[in-house]
Amino acid sequence: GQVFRLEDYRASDYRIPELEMTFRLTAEETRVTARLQVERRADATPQTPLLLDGDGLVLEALEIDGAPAAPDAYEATPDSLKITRPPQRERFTLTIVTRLAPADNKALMGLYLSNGVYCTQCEAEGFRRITYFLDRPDILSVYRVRIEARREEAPLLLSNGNPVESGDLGEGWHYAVWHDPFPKPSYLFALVAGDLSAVRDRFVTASGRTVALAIYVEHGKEERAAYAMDALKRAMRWDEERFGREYDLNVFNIVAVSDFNMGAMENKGLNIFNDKYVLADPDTATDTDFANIEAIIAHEYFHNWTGNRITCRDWFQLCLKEGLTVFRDHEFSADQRSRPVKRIAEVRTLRAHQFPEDQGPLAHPVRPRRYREINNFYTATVYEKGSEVVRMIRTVLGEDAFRAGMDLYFDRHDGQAVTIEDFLACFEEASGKDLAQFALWYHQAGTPHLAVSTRHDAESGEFVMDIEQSVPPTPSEARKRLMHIPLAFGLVGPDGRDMTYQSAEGAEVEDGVIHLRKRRHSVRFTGVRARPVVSLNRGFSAPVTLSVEQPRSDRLFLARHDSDLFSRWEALNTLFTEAAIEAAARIRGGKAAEFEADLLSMPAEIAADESLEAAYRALALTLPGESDVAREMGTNIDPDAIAAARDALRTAIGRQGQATFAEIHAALQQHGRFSPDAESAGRRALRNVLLDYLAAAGGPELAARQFQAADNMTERAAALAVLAHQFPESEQTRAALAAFEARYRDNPLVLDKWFTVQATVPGQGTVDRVRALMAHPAFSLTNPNRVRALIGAFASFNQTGFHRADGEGYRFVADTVLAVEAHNPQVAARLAVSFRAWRSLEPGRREEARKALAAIAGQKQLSRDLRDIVERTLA
Ligand code: DPP
Ligand code: ZN
Repeated sequence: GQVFRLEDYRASDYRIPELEMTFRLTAEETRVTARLQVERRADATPQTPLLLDGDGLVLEALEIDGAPAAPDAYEATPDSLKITRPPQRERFTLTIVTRLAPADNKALMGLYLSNGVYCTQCEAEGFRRITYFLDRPDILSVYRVRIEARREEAPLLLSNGNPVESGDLGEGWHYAVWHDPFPKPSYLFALVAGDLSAVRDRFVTASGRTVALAIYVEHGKEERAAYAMDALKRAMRWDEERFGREYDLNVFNIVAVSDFNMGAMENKGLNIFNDKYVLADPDTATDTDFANIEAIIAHEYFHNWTGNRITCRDWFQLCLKEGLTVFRDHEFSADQRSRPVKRIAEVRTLRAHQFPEDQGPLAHPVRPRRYREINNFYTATVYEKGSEVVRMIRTVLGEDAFRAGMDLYFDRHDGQAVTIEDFLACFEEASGKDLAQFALWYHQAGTPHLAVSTRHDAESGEFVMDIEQSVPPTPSEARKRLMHIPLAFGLVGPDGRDMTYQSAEGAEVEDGVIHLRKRRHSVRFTGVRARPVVSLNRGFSAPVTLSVEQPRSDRLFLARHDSDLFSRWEALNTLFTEAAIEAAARIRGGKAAEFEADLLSMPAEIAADESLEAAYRALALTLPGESDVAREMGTNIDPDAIAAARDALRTAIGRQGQATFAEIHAALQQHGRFSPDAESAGRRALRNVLLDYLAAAGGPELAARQFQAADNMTERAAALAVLAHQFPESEQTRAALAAFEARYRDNPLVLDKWFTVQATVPGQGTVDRVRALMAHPAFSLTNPNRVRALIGAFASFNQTGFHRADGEGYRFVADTVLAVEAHNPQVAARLAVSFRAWRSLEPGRREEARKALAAIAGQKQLSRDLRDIVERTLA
């Protein structure tokens, strides 16, 4: 397939400053008339053909300057329209009529129907499935959109921008016209038409303008949009206060649809959401769902400035808007909730999703230099590592210079399509600092590693840290350059407080951060009389892996005393991981798992420590997942041994802490009205973690009781998971699963939880169970949420099921990938990513996984999306 390269970027010879579209909507035969104002750039030669992108289009008519185009004036295929002899004038109009069948569109790109609602998804290259266009983000146009539909079928007609007019067309048809005054790239175009209910509110901006807000949902679901509306208003205020960004249109609309490839989409003034990230109430949504809704509502809203007002020059710059906007939504959530808890959760996500990507065959720089299919680059690297890089810019510059750089960026580039270089230049100018070496974080893939050892001389009061950086090779770059790594640290004294020192040399050390720029630094601190315990990468200041030569007693000390709550969690998490790795090795050697007493007693101490907030205690008590342990082990992975080791650790902790845990679990029972606030959610999280331990130590009864007594989904779903995962064969589990299904049979989003909990039951038998569940009436291969809840969960979160030693898990997922690929390549490619760690497996599984991948690769007809993923994974 064709490879797109960053270095091949060329500005277009033509611009399309204005565009008028008319949609006449029917499910089988929608007619789209697009009237493009085309402008040739002054420096382009007049004869330059105009080549417009298409994707599977049917051209019905073409006019140039209002007259039918002569047959020899153009060449049309489903995938392109070439105006071979464009008019000599600098400006001309093209009128393009295309015919679409939204009802047949199961790829969910372009214009499609979701539960009877017409909706669009155009990022990255979906607009070309609607009309022929210069479908690239550096073509900015002002849109005027007229929608015509049968009133009965679609009383609601929405597009970007502000409403202009609407009216009746007779014979049951009506129309509405929308105008978006802000020039935007085609990927931000959106249209919605259907029969939906509105939840309305208003927001008064900092400068006193009133914005009409609406969230559209299916009838009867209005109350479940209340939390999303609240989150939206908080996000709008926060962006004014923290970034000085005000909303710019008279209306802001959000529509929830049930068939959606992504989480949500930031179309200008008309965000379209996967309903999973809008709908919530205590009976149907967990605290995690509430937190995700808050974050994603904010994320899409924040795109209005970072993405829409300032957009990307080309798709290589995707992180310009995504990494930055993730950083902004992380900061928002940290301000709304608990900062350390949020930070730990972010790092767990980064390690679970981005580290394996960065350390495997699909590794790519935050700003890639090449792609075959851009859809495959909406990755954890672009998003989460992209956010970490912005966070590091703030660490390197300091809060004030960072804000000054952001202000300059908004000022200078408003209305433009720009690059990472443009972005970085703003921070260099605002701070006077040179970010040339730092910029490697955008250009070089791979997780940097730091190896650290320390020595202390009590007599001279010298403490020396020897630090060496290395970046492992990745497919994108075999040889790596040295990075600028900001490493936050503390020297923890015997009393648990941070020690001061007189001087530091060997690296730039400023405000508790060591700036590593060379391969090796020997950082020498003077005036350090007592031996400090070094706490490194505090707050996870850099997305690196770390090995510190440190006695185990130092880690235990940090786990009890580090003043940086992130690092305190990290110390304990490392102890758990090391214990699980050791136990897995013993189990593989035919021995029983064994654990140190001082580790087993710590969880009860933490659970009872009321100086720590409940949400933090819950995270501290959460054991690293099986895949976290596997990643730390690196190679020759046996998922069964890891699962057995982790189970043994959980049981040992549960037995040791049983009395304390039971007491706290009972005391945390909440009475009265449910509130989704962070503090209440934290108490529920702690209660649920304790339940997991208590069940491991004492059996299913307590979980069964919690399941029955629960008056909210957080406690109900957690109890169900404990039952299903720890006691899959028990009568209590069977009863709970049946009760859950009966209660939520008509609510697909909630039933997704039921699919997931069963797909993630550890062990051999689950693959057959998942197969059987595919026949459940609520399951559908064409709905991405269903596919992810059942198949995606199995492939990504069921280590012992997916990696069944005989390869049956791999074969099942490969077959399903192909079944999905027939109608939705994007979702299929995403599913296939679950194979990416295949080389780290023990030889038997490795070979089975390879065969399954090869079976996909061997298909004659594969989408670009899937072929790209499979070939890179096998390479
Ligand atoms: N909708 C996706 C996001 O917001 C892509 N822009 O990240
Ligand atoms: Zn985004």
